Amino acid sequence: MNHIKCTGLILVAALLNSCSADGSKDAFTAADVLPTPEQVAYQQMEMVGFIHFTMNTFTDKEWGYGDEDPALFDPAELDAEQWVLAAKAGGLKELILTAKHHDGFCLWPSAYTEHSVKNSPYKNGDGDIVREFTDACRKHGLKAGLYLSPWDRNHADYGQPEYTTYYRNQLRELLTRYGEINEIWFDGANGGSGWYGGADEERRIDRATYYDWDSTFALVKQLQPGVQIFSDAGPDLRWIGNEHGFAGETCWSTISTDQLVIGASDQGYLNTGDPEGDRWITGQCDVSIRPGWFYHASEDGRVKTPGELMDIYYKSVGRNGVLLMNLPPDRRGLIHETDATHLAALYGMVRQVFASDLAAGAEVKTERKHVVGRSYRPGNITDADPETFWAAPANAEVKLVVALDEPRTFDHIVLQEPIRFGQRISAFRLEVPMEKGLWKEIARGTTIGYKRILQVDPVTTGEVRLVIENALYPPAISALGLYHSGENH
Ligand code: FUL
Repeated sequence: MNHIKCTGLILVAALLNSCSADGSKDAFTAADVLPTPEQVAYQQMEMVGFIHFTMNTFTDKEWGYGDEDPALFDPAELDAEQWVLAAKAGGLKELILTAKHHDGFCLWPSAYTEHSVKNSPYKNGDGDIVREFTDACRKHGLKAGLYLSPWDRNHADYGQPEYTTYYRNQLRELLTRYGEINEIWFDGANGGSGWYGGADEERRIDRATYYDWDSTFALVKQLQPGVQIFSDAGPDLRWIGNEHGFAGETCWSTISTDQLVIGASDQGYLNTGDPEGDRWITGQCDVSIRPGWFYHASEDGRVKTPGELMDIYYKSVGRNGVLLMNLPPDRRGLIHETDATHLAALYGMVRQVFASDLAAGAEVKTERKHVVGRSYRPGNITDADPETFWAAPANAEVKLVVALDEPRTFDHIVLQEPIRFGQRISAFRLEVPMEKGLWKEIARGTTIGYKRILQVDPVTTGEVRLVIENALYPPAISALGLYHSGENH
């Protein structure tokens, strides 16, 4: 059950239409499918990060076979605080570490296997990189997340029921020893050739049944009630369907899970979500700052440029997704200088473009009467308070005119819906006035969700009109912002 904060009281969503800041009876109702407060908080982070680091870093591979000698793992200068500080300087609010990748090597001294840091030269076998990582995240105010690969090419029992017990034992270690874990990441890649304790063969599993995901998720939530679970199929966060970091132009946070199988879902469906979906599963857009997920010296010259990273930002955060950017530490155990510099430059660009909202405080008029009650007035979309919003009285086309105090030049428009009441809008356009009462379209889109960023050719105008053409419910908007990047497109 979702709860909503309302004038200091906690009310259930279904009672929403009796709740407004000035006590009046309003007709605004929440959608049928709503995010949890944890999902809303997660989306508000906007940018989070991945740390892909393991044996592969030392063998120059992307997928280890599972027969690698722990003696190879020796990151002599490893400094988890350096990872966290690089992420923080790049605007990332959470980091997720590959505690175990497909090759089965564990970055913590698991009691259930010998294939771990405890048999490596790292700190003479006394190291625990999950501990160093979670401590560093906490010290510098980032949330910590963990990736535990379901596929394990080292383990002799992979493919048998015994392995799923091993997997859950490892989850229990990770979710009870290291304090609060904000996210757990379940990869869809699964089954194939591997070492498997020396069997050195091909093994396939039934993706739909082998892990009994429902029981695994229940265990995870029992051990960490606030955790966000990522997989192709959620339940909290879903894969966006590609590894470029691109959400769909149309991107619903709603989706139906009966069509989703972890590791075998329709990638197009994951990319756009489904307006008729019966679950809220936020889209997470994973991408690596380099061509590979793990560090390879040969890719030092191929780190994505700040401009490329900005394009990814527009196509993830700007399309109702959360950006998950991978930073792979090198053999020293440090994030490479180029990666850190480019990520910091991205964050600098984001802050520069969105530094000053030219629509802040602007008067807003609608041609239709807004919902009775000050809580939903049109001016709420320019009041710089993301909690307040405007809501339409009915589900029909509606036009909102933002009147600037003087003509302004902008090239970015940001729209936001109050997603705690659901995702509603399915078609909109933006216009500026021409002569004789005519309006010219400058941008158009389908979904908005938590945030939609539109880049337009620079335009100078005293008025901007948002036309909401279609919505699933009476539409609502929490923010409309106008920004000028200072660049000539
Ligand atoms: C994929 C894995 O196979 C890659 O190695 C990487 O971990 C990526 C994030 O997910 O499915």
